[in-house]
This record gives sequence, structure tokens and C-alpha cells, in this order.
Amino acid sequence: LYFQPLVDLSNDRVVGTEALARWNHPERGLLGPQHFISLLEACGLMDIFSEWVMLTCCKQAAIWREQFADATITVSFNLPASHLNNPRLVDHVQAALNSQNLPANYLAIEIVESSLIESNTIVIDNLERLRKIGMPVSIDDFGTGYSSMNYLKQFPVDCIKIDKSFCQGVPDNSRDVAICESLLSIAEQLGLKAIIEGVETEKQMQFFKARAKLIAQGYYFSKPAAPEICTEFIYTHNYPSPRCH
Ligand code: G
Ligand code: MN
Repeated sequence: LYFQPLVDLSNDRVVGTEALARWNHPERGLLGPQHFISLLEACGLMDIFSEWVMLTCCKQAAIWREQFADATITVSFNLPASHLNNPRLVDHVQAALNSQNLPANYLAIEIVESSLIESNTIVIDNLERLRKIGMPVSIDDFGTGYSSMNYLKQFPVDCIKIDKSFCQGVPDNSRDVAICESLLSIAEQLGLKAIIEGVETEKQMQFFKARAKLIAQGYYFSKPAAPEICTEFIYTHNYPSPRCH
């Protein structure tokens, strides 16, 4: 499991990380989930894999909780659609938290809009129960689904992650700028947190830094990295050494 930092642009501090699964293949190198999730599904290993992801996130969050006691570094993980439909989801999440003595706000769940298409009472119940135990839920890749506004209207979530495709053309492409500004405004008016994904350049970072209350993620800050490297990143960002005068 690799981790990519989420940086609060108002103070340059790391406030969380996203856990991203990688397969270190002996011949093909480091592979992203698009290369192995379908294989896990075909082998019936998806449940075991997800349990492992959840537990590994809790363990890492517990380590950072001890290392960075003055901050809450939240570890987000991507929840497959099928799990949002599982009536035992919250029990599984709670068991993983309990095993590491971890408060629920140290873990966060990311769901893609497509997992909300087949919304039913189980999905809504799960989202409400997660909120009740204090675990943040984000809509991932926001703006790329079929009914983004409708999801915001219907589902109790805490945060939207604005899809990286909208960040790409900022600040030169006026369409991308307009879409980003509008999505940020919607988040603000709904009282939701917003995370901008895919920040790759200094110019993009500066554009979003000028907007209040925004968290950013992307290669500009760091690629997804092994836990020790991510820890190093958090240290250097959150505890910059005093400058010499
Ligand atoms: O679907 P989701 O938003 O969870 O996907 C995250 C993926 O986006 C990861 O696989 C990660 O490697 C990739 N990613 C993270 N930051 C950037 C970035 O700045 N640019 C691009 N192109 N991809 C990124
Ligand atoms: Mn994600």
C-alpha cells in the first residue's frame, strides 16, 4: 500500500494521505489497481483484499497518530462499490479501528460516483452510520459521474474530491477554471470540504492557494510513495527546520 499526502493549502501542512494499492510485479514493475483489481475479483479475493487494505490503513494511521501527536493525519482509502452495498460494512470498519485502538476520524472512505448509481437503503444506511461513528466520506473523481449534483442532493457526505481532469488546464484554460471555481463554490455553499486532485505544477498550486479552505493532492507535492517516504514528507512539511538568520 502506497500513500499520497493531502496538503492544506492555507498552511502547507499535511492533513491526511490517500492509500493507493500497488503490486510490485517481479517483471513488470510497479502496477496500479487497474492491472490487478479485475484479477482479484475473478479469483474471489476482493473481500480479503479490502479487509487487508482497511487493516493496513488503520495500522499506518495508528503509527502516524503516535509520531505526529499534535495533528490528525487521516488515512483515506478507496471503497469498492460492492462494499458500500454490504450491510456489514460498518461492522468491518469498526473491527479494523478497534484492532488498532483508532478513533474513527483517523480513517476516511472515498467512494466513486458510480457506486451511488444503484443507491438503495443499505447504501444510505451505511453512509449515515459511518457519519455517526465520525468517519469522513468523500466522493472521489467528483464531476465525472452521470448525476453529480443529484448525488450531492441525496447522499450524506463530508467532502468532494474534484477530479484531476478539471485541474489539468488551470490556470490557462478558462473552461477548467470556470468548472473548478463553480465546484468549489458548490462545496462551500453546501458546507462540504473540497480536495483538488491532480495538482502537478506550481501555477496550479498558486491558483488554488488563493482560494480559501482547500486541500490539494498531486504530483506537485508527492507521488504515491512507500509509507517511510510519506512519513519523511510529513516530517519535512509539518515540522520545517528553523531557518538560519
Ligand atoms: O481515482 P483516484 O482519484 O483515487 O485515483 C488516484 C490516482 O491518481 C492514483 O493512482 C494516483 O497515482 C493518481 N494521481 C495522483 N496524483 C496525480 C497527479 O498529480 N497527476 C496525475 N495525472 N495522476 C495523479
Ligand atoms: Mn481516490
